[in-house]
Amino acid sequence: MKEQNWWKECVVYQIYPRSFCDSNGDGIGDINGITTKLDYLKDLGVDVLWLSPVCKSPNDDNGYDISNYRDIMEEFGTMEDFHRMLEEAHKRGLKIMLDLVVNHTSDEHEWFNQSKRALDGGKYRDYYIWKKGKGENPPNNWGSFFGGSAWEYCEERKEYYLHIFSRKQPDLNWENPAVREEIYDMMQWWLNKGIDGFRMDVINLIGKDQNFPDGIKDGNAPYGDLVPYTHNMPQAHIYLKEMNEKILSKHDVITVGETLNTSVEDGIKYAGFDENELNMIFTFEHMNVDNLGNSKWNDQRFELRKLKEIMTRWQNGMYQKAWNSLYWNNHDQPRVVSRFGNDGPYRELSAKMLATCLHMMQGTPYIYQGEEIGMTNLYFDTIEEYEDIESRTAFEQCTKMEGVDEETMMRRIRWKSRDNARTPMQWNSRENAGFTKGTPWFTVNPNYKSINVEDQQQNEESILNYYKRLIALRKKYRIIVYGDYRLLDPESDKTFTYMRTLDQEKLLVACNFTDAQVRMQIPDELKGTKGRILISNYSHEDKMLIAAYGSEGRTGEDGSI
Ligand code: TEU
Ligand code: CA
Repeated sequence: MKEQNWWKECVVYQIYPRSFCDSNGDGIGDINGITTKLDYLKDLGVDVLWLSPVCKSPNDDNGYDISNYRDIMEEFGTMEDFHRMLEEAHKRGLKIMLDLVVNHTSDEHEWFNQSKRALDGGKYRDYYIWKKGKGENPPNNWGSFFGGSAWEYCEERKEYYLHIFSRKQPDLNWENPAVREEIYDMMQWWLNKGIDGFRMDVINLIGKDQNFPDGIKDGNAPYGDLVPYTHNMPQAHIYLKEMNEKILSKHDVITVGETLNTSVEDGIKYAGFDENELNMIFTFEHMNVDNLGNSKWNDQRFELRKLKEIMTRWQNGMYQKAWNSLYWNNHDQPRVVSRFGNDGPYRELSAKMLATCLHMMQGTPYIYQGEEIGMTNLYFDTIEEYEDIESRTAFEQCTKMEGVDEETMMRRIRWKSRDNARTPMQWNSRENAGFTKGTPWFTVNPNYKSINVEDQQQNEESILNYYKRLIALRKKYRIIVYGDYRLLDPESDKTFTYMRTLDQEKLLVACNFTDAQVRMQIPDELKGTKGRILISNYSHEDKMLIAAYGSEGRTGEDGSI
């Protein structure tokens, strides 16, 4: 099962088009903007670009509510722009991966318009999940992820439709073979254009328990939990196998499923080498490390020991059975240097340390725009300043229905809001960080004067150049891609140290998660061997010092050897 595949050896870069680069001054990032940055991305050394949704959308959830799968979002440009970008990317050897959002559509999609009116039959009648209410109440007590009931009443049909996300994101009915064919057709249509893969949005939610039972209510939650009846249902695997057989297996593409609430066992089913479903999945376990109970809404800091336990379980559990993805960041998560690192005085060392910690593991690494320059969270004072539908609806529900006081909720939102990831990309120190010549759709983080691409390109020791070196190392040393993994310090609440091994080679990765010096013992198995430092977040002198210590290494502030 040690088969070599290009998607195991590549590095993916995620672009959130709205916040990446605006080419026409309307304040919204666009496809032509992406095209102008292809050289930058090529130079960084990444192989694949995953674009968050670019299809037509009313933007209730920034493109994750698609109203036409075969057209481009107006603000982002035209299909012609898309073709040009694809061609220019391919010229540079960069692959393009699209975001396949097919658990739900927008309520403005033509299928939904038809389905609403299909009272007495017709092709679209069962394209969505329609149910009669229970008297005056919705079909069951499920709560939507974006606030309120997961069911919305439709006057026209006199029935409720299911929406796990916002009421403008009705869930498609995957039980209906016509829906599945429709989706496979559309995937084939994009593949014919030459795209290179799909990131599949909440793909483990496509099967639903057809009994639609009430969910358990947690504490003072107003709604029941839909997770046990909508996540990782057996049908999800049946449909993915079908999709693989009909479409994916016929193309040399990269696929990654976004899968909430999955265990390693689930991961092995979705991404198992023999399963014929997906290449890999995004687990959320390490992103939930700082949850309180089931809720992400709190402002506590994570525990390193817990993080190590989770990541180690995935590294070892998937080994030789399935393939991992590696990520700290995406458009839904706070910035990692603020969250797991230090965005104050040690920001640079910390960002490099976090990068090392992740990129030296087994799996395909994903870099989210801005991570490569150590972009940080941006905290707002009032809820009105937040754009994200999740933050806004959570504020509403938690303060109005769950008795959380506003100030507490604001603290939580500052810490965890998805908007932390969505401030515009910081290209240079000029106006609006070089993101737009117009008025940016969303606040630019004022720290762009000191944190931006242009400055870091000129500084050999920058985070950006460090990422370049990390990516280059992965290309050079097979041990980074294929070696096994062993955690060395499960008990430490300061360091994260692990060993990779491939045949006769060993790679030690030592990361200091604190803002102070810690001493660590070089493992016995390395004593007396000839070693050298592949990469370090410390300056040259520090490296010499580490080398000089011989068997007993010393790490400095907040970083890895
Ligand atoms: O994310 C799934 C998801 O549950 C996130 O909405 C959630 O924000 C995350 O777990 C942190 O709380 C995907 C997309 O990535 C997200 O942007 C969409 O809003 C969502 O699906 C609906 O399409
Ligand atoms: Ca624009």
